[in-house]
Amino acid sequence: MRRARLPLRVPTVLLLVAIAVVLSSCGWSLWDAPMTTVKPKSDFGKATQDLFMLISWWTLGIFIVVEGALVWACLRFREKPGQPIPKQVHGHTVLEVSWTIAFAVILLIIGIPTIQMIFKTQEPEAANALRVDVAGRQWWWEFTYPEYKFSTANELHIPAGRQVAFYLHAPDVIHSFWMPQLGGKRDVVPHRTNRITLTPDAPGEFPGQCAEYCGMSHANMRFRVIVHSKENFEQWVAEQRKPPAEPTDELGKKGQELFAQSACVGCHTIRGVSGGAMAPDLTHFGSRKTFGANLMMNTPENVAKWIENPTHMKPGALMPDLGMRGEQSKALAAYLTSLK
Ligand code: HEC
Ligand SMILES: [Cu+2]
Repeated sequence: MRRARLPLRVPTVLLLVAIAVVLSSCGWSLWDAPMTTVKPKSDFGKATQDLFMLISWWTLGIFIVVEGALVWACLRFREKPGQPIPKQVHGHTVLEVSWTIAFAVILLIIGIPTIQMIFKTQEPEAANALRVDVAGRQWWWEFTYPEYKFSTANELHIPAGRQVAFYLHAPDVIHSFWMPQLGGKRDVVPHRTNRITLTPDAPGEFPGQCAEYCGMSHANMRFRVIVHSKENFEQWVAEQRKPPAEPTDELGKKGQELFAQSACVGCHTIRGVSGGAMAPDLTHFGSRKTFGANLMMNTPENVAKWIENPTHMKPGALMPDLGMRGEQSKALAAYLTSLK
């Protein structure tokens, strides 16, 4: 009996269209994608990548052997017209024992370096490592440098070529600290301290992202990682340790007064002005390129809009609208963006 041709062609065309649509969501080059994990930029990232490749090659080998055997068996032993029923067998001790041993050996080859790597990543950090305390909070990141005694938010600055030890805390709910190109991810869990140590290879700028659902603005809980040369990092640290510059223009001065007199001081720290501890440290707010966990560019217009309506710009944001409007929010924005 001949099958009608058309019904077969329609699914084929639909399948091709579906494949084209799926593929069109891929970047042109996997290598240029900012969130790529396959082009590691640190020792930790490279070690993870090597392990991933080792496992991928072994699984590819197993896939080819198993599928090859399956296809071969289908072709070799398929039913032919007039053939008698083949000899019925049950079990084959030699075959069964040998494939059990073969796969146990492959699992060992994969398992030994994996376990070694897990222990290696848990080793104590080097004596000269830079310690950064990371707090994942709904929905922003706080980075504290105990060695230098200051905090910053959402923009992580680290030096190339020196080991960095990240101590991960969660004051509220579970988050996950992830810098795809540098290495990770690691859960940030309340009531315990997790750790990642890694040495970035070279200066560069990389995106980071919370990778564990943590509430309404989880997807907006991003950060930027700036890897500096050794000299640039020291310069950045020196700038951050200085007290903030006094505003020079009228609007900025008005903003400074307003800030000091309003509820902002209850949540935010500006060294020498206020000591709030539940919101981003704003001492050198003007030196950051973005704010709101890498959501908005740090311009006076955006900051004024933020102060007027934080949850409009970032759903669920835990900063209240304090009723600052017009001149007031403009003055606050002028002051904050001047804190270089
Ligand atoms: C109840 C505590 C609270 C008060 C009061 C408060 N804020 Fe905030 N503020 C926050 C929190 C929490 C964030 C982080 C929001 C986020 O990114 O999810 C924030 C973020 C910010 C940011 C962005 C910081 C960054 O680097 O991303 C600015 C600027 C800011 N607040 C200014 C102000 C000003 C000005 C006032 C006073 C008018 C004020 N805040 C009052 C809690 C507060
Ligand atoms: Cu999250």
